[in-house]
Amino acid sequence: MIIIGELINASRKAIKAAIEAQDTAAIQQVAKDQAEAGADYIDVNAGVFVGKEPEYLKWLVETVQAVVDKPCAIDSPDPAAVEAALSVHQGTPMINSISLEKERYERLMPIVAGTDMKVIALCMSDKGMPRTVDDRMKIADELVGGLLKNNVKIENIFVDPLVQPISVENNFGVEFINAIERIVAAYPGIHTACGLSNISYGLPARKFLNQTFMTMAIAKGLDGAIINPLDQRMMSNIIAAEALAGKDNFCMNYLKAYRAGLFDS
Ligand code: THG
Repeated sequence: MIIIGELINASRKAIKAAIEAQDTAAIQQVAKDQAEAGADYIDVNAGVFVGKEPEYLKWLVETVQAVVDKPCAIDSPDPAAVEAALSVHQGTPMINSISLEKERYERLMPIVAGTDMKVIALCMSDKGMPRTVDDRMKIADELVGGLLKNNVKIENIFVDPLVQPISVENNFGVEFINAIERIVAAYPGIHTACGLSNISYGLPARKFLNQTFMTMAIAKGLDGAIINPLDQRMMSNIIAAEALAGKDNFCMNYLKAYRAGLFDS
């Protein structure tokens, strides 16, 4: 599972404050904690700062990469902010995300075309949020087709079918995981990713729903996730679910995690 650490997101109060105060140490601590906990990418999101997003996103990338040896997932729908962040990023980042929304698609595609960057392809269009598996597949087909035509390799594409709350509609969980299954079958070599926590929006004990949903999604082939890597139970859940789903040769990761004490608490 490719883990994208979600905590450097300005929708979180402490992060918003740290960005406004340009508090380098506070951001760097969150970056280090996530990298140590197993994040493969550090998501950076300054989306709440209208007008200042490019400047702040660039600062976040510099600040994070000064202390961790991990690439960032540049989390913005705004091509100007993405370009500002890319101008300072070292190594190969992940773009989070392109979608089928016309302006976002047309302006982000030339940025990712022909590069070796990882790209999250979010199943969203100008017609709004997808509801069913078929809605998602239609968008995924166009996005994946467009990315391949623009010389983005299939193994660099992470399709995000878009998690929606089960408190809004009973079937939103099922439609999501069935979309994962269809995507994995339709495009051999592709990856999938998602932000999970929307599934539990509006309900109590959200962590419990998020963790359980992760197991269900892994069973269908999910192999990337934007999560809080400091949530140890989520991390051990992922390792157990991947072993159970046949994604862990000789249960090596599972045994390694056990020896490291991950399942102790
Ligand atoms: N898909 C893609 N990108 C995304 C999302 C997605 N980026 C944004 C979002 N959804 C995923 N990121 C977050 C970041 C923070 C939180 C939720 C989703 C969040 N964190 C808790 C908090 O602030 O209190 C802490 C979590 C915890 O402690 O367990 O709310 O869907 N492509």
